[in-house]
Amino acid sequence: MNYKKVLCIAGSENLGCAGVQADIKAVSACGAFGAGAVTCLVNKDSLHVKGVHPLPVEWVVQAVRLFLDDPKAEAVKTGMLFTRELIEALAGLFRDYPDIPKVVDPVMVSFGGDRLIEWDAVEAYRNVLFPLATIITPNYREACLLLGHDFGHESVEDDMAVLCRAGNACIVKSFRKDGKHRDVLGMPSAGGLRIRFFEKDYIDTRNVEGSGCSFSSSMAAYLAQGCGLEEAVERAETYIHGAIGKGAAYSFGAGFGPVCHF
Ligand code: PXL
Repeated sequence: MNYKKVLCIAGSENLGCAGVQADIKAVSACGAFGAGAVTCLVNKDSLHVKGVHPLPVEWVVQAVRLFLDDPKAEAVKTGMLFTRELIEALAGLFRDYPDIPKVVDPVMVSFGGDRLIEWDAVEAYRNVLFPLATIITPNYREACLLLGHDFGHESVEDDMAVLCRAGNACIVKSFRKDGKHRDVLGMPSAGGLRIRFFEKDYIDTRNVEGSGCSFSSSMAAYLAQGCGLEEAVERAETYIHGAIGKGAAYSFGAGFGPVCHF
């Protein structure tokens, strides 16, 4: 028997709510084998990031290559990469593994509003990593940063076309308009960009730290197990909605708590 393996390339977060800790829980809950190549160490409490300690780029690249060359992964997910140097190095490496599905979560800000990226890295995401991604999973705030304006203010379709310009699919999470709460999926197809909305009941909870990490990781877990992209997105939507719903019942510190992964 073979495990279906997901390599999560992400930051380590001391609370276990977000980052590689959340990734591995989500991958495990969704039936795959989760591995982690750590990019940086984040210290925070449930309200704020207190420090970020990036690991050397060569170290991260070695960790990724060792996994992809030997046990090998059926899917890769990237989370907090933090620097332009690491994004560029990973893009160089990913070109050697074109057949592995890649979920790129362009982590930029925490729920507490703290920055999780160096600003010159935003450009590197757009230019070198998105063209290699199967799907990118920005949340609403990250989509606005990538676009340079409010997502969906003029036209959701035009903004999705920009976010999918490199040939990748994209899902923008938590877009609120007209009292509705939606995720917007864009998939390049032969007939042009196909857009699909996932409407959600709003769950009133602060336990959403790491929900983006967990969502993208669950998608990678489903891709690793052979689902097509749209099915992987649908199943990840169901998974994260359930995990947020269950997590809402718990207390966890003074600020943002985790989703309930299992
Ligand atoms: O949820 C975003 C996120 C991702 N990755 C790491 C984090 C955080 C939020 O704090 O610490 C490592």
